[in-house]
Amino acid sequence: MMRWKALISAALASASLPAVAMAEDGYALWMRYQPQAAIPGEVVRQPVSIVVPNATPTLTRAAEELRRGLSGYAAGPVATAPAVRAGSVMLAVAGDPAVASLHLPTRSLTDEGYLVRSVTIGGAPVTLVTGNSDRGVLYGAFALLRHLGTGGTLAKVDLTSTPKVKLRVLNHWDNLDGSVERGYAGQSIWDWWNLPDLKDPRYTDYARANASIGINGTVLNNVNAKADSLTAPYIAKAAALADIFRPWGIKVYLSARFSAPIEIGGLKTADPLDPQVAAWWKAKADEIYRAIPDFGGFLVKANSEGQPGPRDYHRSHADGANMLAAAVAPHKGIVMWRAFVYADTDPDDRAKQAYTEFKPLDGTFADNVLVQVKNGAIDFQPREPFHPLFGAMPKTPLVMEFQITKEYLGFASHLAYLGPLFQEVLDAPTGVKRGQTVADVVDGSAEGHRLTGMAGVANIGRDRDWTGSPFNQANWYVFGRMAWDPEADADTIAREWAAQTFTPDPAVVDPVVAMMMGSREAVVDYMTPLGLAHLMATGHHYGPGPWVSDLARPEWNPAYYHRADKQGIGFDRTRSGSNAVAQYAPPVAKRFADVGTVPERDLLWFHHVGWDRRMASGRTLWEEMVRHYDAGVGYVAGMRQQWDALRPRIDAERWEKTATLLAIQEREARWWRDASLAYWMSVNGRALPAGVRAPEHDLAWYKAQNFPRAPGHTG
Ligand code: BDP
Repeated sequence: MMRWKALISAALASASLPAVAMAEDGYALWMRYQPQAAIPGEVVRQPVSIVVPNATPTLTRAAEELRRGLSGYAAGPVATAPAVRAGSVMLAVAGDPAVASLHLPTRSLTDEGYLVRSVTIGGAPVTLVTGNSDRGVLYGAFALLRHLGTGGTLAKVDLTSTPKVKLRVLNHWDNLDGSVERGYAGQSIWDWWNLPDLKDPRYTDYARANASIGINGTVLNNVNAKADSLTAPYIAKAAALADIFRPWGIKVYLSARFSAPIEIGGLKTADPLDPQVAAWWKAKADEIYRAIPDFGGFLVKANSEGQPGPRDYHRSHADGANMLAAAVAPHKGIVMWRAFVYADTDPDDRAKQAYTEFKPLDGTFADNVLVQVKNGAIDFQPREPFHPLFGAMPKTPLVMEFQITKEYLGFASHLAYLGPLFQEVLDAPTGVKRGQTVADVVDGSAEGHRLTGMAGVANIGRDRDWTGSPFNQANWYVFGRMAWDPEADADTIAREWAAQTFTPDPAVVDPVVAMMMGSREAVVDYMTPLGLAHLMATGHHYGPGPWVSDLARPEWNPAYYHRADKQGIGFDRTRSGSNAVAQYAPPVAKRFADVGTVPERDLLWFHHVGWDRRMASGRTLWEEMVRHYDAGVGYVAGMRQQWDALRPRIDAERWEKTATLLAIQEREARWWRDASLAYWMSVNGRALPAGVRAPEHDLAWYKAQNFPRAPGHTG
């Protein structure tokens, strides 16, 4: 009887869910669940029944998702059945008597891992999806769908995995007015105005997509936060979203504005050591938890780029973080306190400020505080060496913050798969202990931290395809998969994504993955080769502006970063310069500080060198730079050709959009190359190597380009 009820409720839940759009407009993301072609040698394709012996809201959704997915797999319509029979898929937690009696290795799955295996129950061959919690089972259901979507079959399934990172969180830089800071896929998906009443079906699809890649948290509002998001009406709106996300294993977090006690609390101060301030936050946390019992906690940007913070009261970041942590601790909440701090009043170079400020605080943070560190020391550039804080704060859990939205990598219009960027940072040796990588720090294995996290600044907006282009979806996807396993391989994940998003046919997957894997390096080449950084135009960060040198604060000027003159180029971060290199552990510092051992890709990040310096290739630095610019443009031209060849194999809508965006990218890659070369030549007085094409326009033309209406602007 119970079983029937579970199945009926699964069916009812399905009726209330929106159908995945049938048009190939990208809305379905990687969850297209295409009917699979018959696989040679496969025994029989028969309808698959899904059995949920003990339903919970999460298991019901997992069953529904499988029902959707398997309908593409099975030859006939999906039947649900009250009893386990041959060919069933059974969803049950490991403690369920039917599962426990199988004595499967489920202990090591902890609370979110899954095991999907072909087993025999009551004499019938069954595909069992299990885990220690219903969230584990949900992830198992998605793993099974991934397996099928990448060409696998239901025969002899054996899939198991446990997430290595506990908090796998999207950070939305979404404003309450519907705009998205650094967002290039339309307005915010949160309809704050009509919430909590209007629950856009899209919220459910958002949750499904995140759950499918293991994301278990979402910070709803911009780190440049408004205090309003902590008022009762906005708490109710956040609670409505939390109710939708909960069965999908996703917790809601809020960015907290540090001065909220003044702005909405009527206090005269936000000093973290003032008892009234602490009491205000405690009461505020209690209020939030009454509405959202599993509220995740707060994300805070303090004393950075003009945001308020504890330093306004001569208190430390730890004082501020710990005060908030005490407010959420009784409810098991956490605080993610960002280390992206730089103050325009601080005379120290921007790249050094986070380390200088946070390293001495190691060991002073409360147990439920994590410090959130951007992948590099400046700001989400196409390439930055890993942030020196990774490995430098052993007593503090550090959250890795990646930017999924491509603020500095050509917005949503350029194709740049970020998997290789994420992997490059995560694989970097910290130099602190032999063999220790940034991934070991992030997943807690370096120091035995249990509370661990990875955050990605979302690239999601109201565009029909969510991310502004089909290929940007891959960056959302790879973020989730790498947050689950920071040692995962970017190429493998690209394959998975391409197979599910287009088709598992290698004739599509191979060229698509080939395009993706070199695409980020191409952006580095045509924008900021050989360790250059921050050469983008002011404010919107769109297009080249290496000549900009008139902004008030030195660090806002590209000229500050490249330091090019007639003799040479690059930022000296060694002892003879800013000595930022000394923030790394000695073996890494030594390697970066020596111009003979620093990887060429980081050369100009750490060193100021002459234009005639000999590079490994035998070319001079100048010739090598020119070669990189040309390689970047050439790669984009190559992607266009590869994409053209794929035309017969990709649906028209997604093919067309991608082809158009690639044409834009090629034009803009040329613009970056030409503008940069025109500028460097004006500084170094050199000619282009023989046979190299001259920039299309003169420097004045490039300088005159102006885009005040570029999207994602901070206003
Ligand atoms: C920079 C962005 C800015 C963000 C800031 C941050 O340009 O819009 O507010 O980072 O991370 O990349 O706080």
